[in-house]
Parts: sequence; structure tokens; C-alpha cells
Amino acid sequence: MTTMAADAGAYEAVFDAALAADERIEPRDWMPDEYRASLVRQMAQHAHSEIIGMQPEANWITRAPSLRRKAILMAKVQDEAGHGLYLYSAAETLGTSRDELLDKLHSGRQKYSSIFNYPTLTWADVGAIGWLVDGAAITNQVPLCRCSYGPYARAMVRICKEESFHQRQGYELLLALSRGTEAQHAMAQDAVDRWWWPSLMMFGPPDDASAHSARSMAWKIKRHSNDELRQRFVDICVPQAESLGLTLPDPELRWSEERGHYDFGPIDWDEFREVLRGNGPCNAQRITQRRRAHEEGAWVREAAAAYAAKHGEAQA
Ligand code: FAQ
Repeated sequence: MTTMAADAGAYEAVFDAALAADERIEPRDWMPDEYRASLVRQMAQHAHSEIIGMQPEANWITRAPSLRRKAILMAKVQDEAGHGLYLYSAAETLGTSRDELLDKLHSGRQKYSSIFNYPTLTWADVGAIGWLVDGAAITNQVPLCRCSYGPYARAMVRICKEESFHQRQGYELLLALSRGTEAQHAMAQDAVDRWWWPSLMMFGPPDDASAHSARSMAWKIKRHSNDELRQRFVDICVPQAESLGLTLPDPELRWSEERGHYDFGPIDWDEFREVLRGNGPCNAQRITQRRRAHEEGAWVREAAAAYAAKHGEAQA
């Protein structure tokens, strides 16, 4: 064995021991190239989802039905921008730059969550996104607070706290509509009917078709499989839908004594694949809007860089 190979073996043993002991891997620690690449892939996709996810809801800021609702929605959309920033910063600790990641998003080489390619047709969609989309995000993300990579895990702690507030505001909004007039109740039900199945798709492909799950779970990046988290989400939502006085659009949804979980009907994976291929209802609109926002924000980045350069010199 060469000295370099022996060194790599020793480094890998330290990495494996840290994972086995549930210790955090930090930016300066040695890590396998594939571990680093997989983290960048997942964290970039996550960061992109946060900033693209601002669009469907921002669409309703000017039309929120009261000052209170408008203030809440503005705060929520700003929170999503903040989540994107924490996650891009966390990804940068792996040796990638924000510019590079944004470039990959804009050129379609990195993904963002399928859920944000659906339109927000009515005000009730803001409630359905909060309840279901943020609810699914929390179910997926709470275990990421225990991710083996330190900066990602720490970013997730704050993100999850904020997502919990988002989920509650969505629930409260839907409750108000559900208990309102007949037309408001129907609007809430229609939103839930449209957002339910796409929310289940947020958890990713079924376990037997998930390319990365096994490896990511061995590396303790992911702590649970896609199907486990999807089931957890369904189990949480059924009683909440009952309290809301709304129905989930799945005739096969029923409690299984045997499994101790709710059974649910088949997910339309063809639709999921089409959305990932760029053929969802809003894919083109979302990416066009994102590229435009990036171009229009160029002067802000230039000004910030100029200020930082000057400020840095002054401090030196
Ligand atoms: N959409 O092998 P797997 C939010 C891709 S944040 C698009 O199972 P993995 C906050 C996957 O990337 C929502 N692509 O992959 C908010 C991979 O493609 P690749 C985002 C998907 O990584 C709320 C391929 O399919 N949350 O909502 C999707 O083990 C309200 C094979 O899949 C996160 O990103 C999908 N749904 O598991 C903001 C959480 N599912 O990379 C605004 C962190 C899978 O080979 C308003 N991410 N793909 O090209 C994760 O936990 C994981 O990455 C999964 C996928 C669970 C999403």
C-alpha cells in the first residue's frame, strides 16, 4: 500500500467512526468525495426549493384579504428567502459557491421541489400550502436536524422552527375559511383537493425507486426513507383534516388496525415524473421568473460586493 492510500484509509476510518458514534462531520473534516457531492446535491435542491417556493405565495401578497393576513404572508415569504440563504451558506462550506449553484438552477442542471410547479388559483391555496406543503416540509426536515453534516443540521433547527409557524398559520387560515360561508368552505375544500396529492409527492419517489436513499441513510444524511416520512405525514394529516372539517381527496384512506397506520390510495407517479421533466403546470413560469429576478438583482449584488470590498479594506 502506498503512503497516500494508507492515509486515505486512515481518514476514512476516522470518518466512519464519527458517523457510527453519531458525531457531526464539520467542514474541515475529511469526507469521501461522494458524501460531499451528495450533500451539495441535496442542500442545493433544498435551497432552490426555498427561493422558488416564494413565488406561488408571493402571488397573493397584493390580494390578501386583510392587513393582518398580508403582514403574515409577507413575513412568511421573507422567511423562505432566509431559509434559502442559510442553506446556500451551508452548501458553501462544502467548497461550492452560491453563483455556481444558482447557475445550475437557472440552466436546469439542478432541481427544486416538484410542489412549486403547481399554481395558486385562490386565496385558500395560501392556507393549503401552509398546512400541507409546510407540514410535509417539517415532517421531512425535522429528522434533518440530526443530519450528520453539522452546518446543514444546524441550519435546519432554525428553519424547522419557522416552518412550524408557517404550518400553523396555514391551518388557521383554512380553519377560518372552512368555518366561514358556504363559498369559503368550498374554496378551502377545492384547495385541499388540488394540493393533497402533490404534497405526498414532495417526499420523493417510492423507496424501491429512490436512487439515493440507501446511501444517504447509511451516511446519516437522511434518517428515514421517503415512504416512511410520507406515511408519517398522512397519519398526521388525517385527524387534522377532520378538525378542519375538510375531506382529503382519497377514497382509499382508512385506518389499518393491522399496520397501525392509515392506508392510502396510489400516487400518480407519471405526473411526478412529468413535473420533474419540466412539464408541470408552472415549470416554465417559475424558472423564467427566477432568471428575471436574478438579472434584475445584479446591481444589488454588485453594490454589496463593492461595499464589502471597501468595508473590508477599512477594517484591515
Ligand atoms: N421534487 O433518490 P431520491 C419547502 C429528485 S422545502 C423534485 O429519493 P433524495 C419549504 C431527487 O432530487 C421543499 N425532485 O432523492 C417551503 C433526485 O434527483 P437528483 C424541499 C425530487 O435526495 C414551504 C431524484 O428525484 N425540501 O417546501 C423530488 O434521496 C412552503 C431521486 O430521488 C427538501 O429539499 C421532489 N419532490 O430524496 C418553501 C428537503 N423528490 O438529485 C416555500 C431536503 C425527489 O438525482 C413554501 N431534501 N426528487 O437529480 C430531501 O429530503 C431529499 O432530497 C428528498 C429526495 C426527500 C426530496
